[in-house]
Amino acid sequence: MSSTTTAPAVLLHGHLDRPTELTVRQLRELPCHRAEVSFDCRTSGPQRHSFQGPKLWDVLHAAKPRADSGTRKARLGHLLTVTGADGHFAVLSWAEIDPEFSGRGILLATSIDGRPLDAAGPQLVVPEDTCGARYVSGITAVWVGPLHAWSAAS
Ligand SMILES: Nc1nc2c(c(=O)[nH]1)N[C@H]1C(S)=C(S)[C@@H](COP(=O)(O)O)O[C@H]1N2
Ligand SMILES: [Mo]
Repeated sequence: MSSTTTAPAVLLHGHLDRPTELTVRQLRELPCHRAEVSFDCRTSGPQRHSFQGPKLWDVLHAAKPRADSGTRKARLGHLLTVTGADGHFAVLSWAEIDPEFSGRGILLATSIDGRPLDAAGPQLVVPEDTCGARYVSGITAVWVGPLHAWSAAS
């Protein structure tokens, strides 16, 4: 990312009991999953990649999300935003990562096609998406909270 030796970290913030920053190296300490994916980009056409990394669900739990203590109905009203270094961001609903709902295999990749992402920062992997736009790369922040709490400044 830069010429400094400091590896970029992902800030987990919002409605969490333990807001935290995690480097790609720290993400590798969580259980690792592989996803072979294909998606279509409007500008660069069809893409295929092999990603490896932890589930976003497991990463989030390192920061103790407050939604976890709520009922299923209460959890449903939460969302996550995943932001890249260039400002590109995507929104996920809580139910997309919660195994008691769709619980999809959404990952924070620590490598793409065998290449480590320590310097670039992790990449969001949304295997069921046919469009690549939610594959946010160079992730710098993940925010989680109830819908009403979201604002660009939070
Ligand atoms: N940070 C960031 N991530 C991003 C984008 C972006 O502009 N910024 N573009 C998205 C889009 S539109 C696509 S199609 C994929 C492209 O993935 P590729 O590396 O296979 O081209 O990255 C996604 N991730
Ligand atoms: Mo794209």
